[in-house]
Amino acid sequence: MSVNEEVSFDAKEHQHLRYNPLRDTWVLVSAHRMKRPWAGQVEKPPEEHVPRHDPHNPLCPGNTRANGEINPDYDSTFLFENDFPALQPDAPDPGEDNCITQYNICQHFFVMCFHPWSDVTLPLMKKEEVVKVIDKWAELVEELGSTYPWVQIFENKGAMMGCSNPHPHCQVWASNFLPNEPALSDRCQRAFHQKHGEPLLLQYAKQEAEKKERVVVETSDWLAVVPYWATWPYQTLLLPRRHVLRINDLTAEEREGLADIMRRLLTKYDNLFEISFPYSMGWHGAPTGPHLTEDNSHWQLHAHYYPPLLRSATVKKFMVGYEMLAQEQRDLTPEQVNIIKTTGAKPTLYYRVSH
Ligand code: H2U
Repeated sequence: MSVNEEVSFDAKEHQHLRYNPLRDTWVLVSAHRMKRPWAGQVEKPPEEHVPRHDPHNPLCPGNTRANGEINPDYDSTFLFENDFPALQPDAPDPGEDNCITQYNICQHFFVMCFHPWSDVTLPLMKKEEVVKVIDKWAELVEELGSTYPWVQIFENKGAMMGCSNPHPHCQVWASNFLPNEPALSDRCQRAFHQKHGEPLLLQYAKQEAEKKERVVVETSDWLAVVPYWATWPYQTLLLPRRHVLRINDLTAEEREGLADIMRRLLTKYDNLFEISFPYSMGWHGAPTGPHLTEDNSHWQLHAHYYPPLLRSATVKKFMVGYEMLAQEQRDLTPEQVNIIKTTGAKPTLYYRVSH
């Protein structure tokens, strides 16, 4: 008998592939690579001194933005049209060329401040303040979704994720087309539903809730897991346990439950490396606008959290080389990063505040 025949498979030690059913892709898991020494780039830890109110920050209440408008003295959430939209309203039509565009792109860009203070983040806000953020998200999906097929809510948090401003905020982009990621997710969920007669993510949530191997936080209404197919080391998936198509379909009770689980999940993230944890997050729900009248029962509302970190507060995961040119690869298993589950539920302020 050869040595290899005696060794039984251990996901923490042995490379393997995992299937991402939302993208129809495979991720290569090679946990043993974490043993290699790190002599690469070390990031700056997140900003330490964030003033509660900075008279020069265009997102703060009462301040002047780039376009000269003055923000109201808001005391909750505050929404404004992005002064630097990704589309120019008067750009010339590219003409007849299928490789450039097949339709008139039309988008609407908003910035939404979560809170009047710059020195708070979602896990440090009161539960009722987070509920107001969720209510505003739901209102925007309802309003913009009455015409636009896709309303993308996303939060870039931390300079490491390209966030340009420490004030707690997200962005909302509404488009008259289905962007690539939701279009792919729509195809995958539809194909699974046709084959199995059940929404993909509902079946998956049930399996994870039973196994408990990758569950980070769970409540009676919500589940946060490190998905089996996670590509980013600390990636999580947050979803309701009930079949819900869109964020505006959540009941008042479910919105409270969401505020609660978001605060708990994000606190665990912050506690992991004792920093205000960077990430990009966003909501995916059934398409809207002309799709409102279609059968979208294959969809399940969910949020993706994609944090960039790998080993510590300052060593991030680079999606380069093999990941860019061949296939996504991760260095430690989703079950191993479940340590975020044990990092406590007490909200902690991980940067000093000057009042
Ligand atoms: P990010 O940090 O996630 O990029 O969000 C900040 C957004 O705020 C960014 O898209 C907008 C930027 O265009 N912004 C304004 O619309 N007006 C301003 O005066 C400053 C920033």
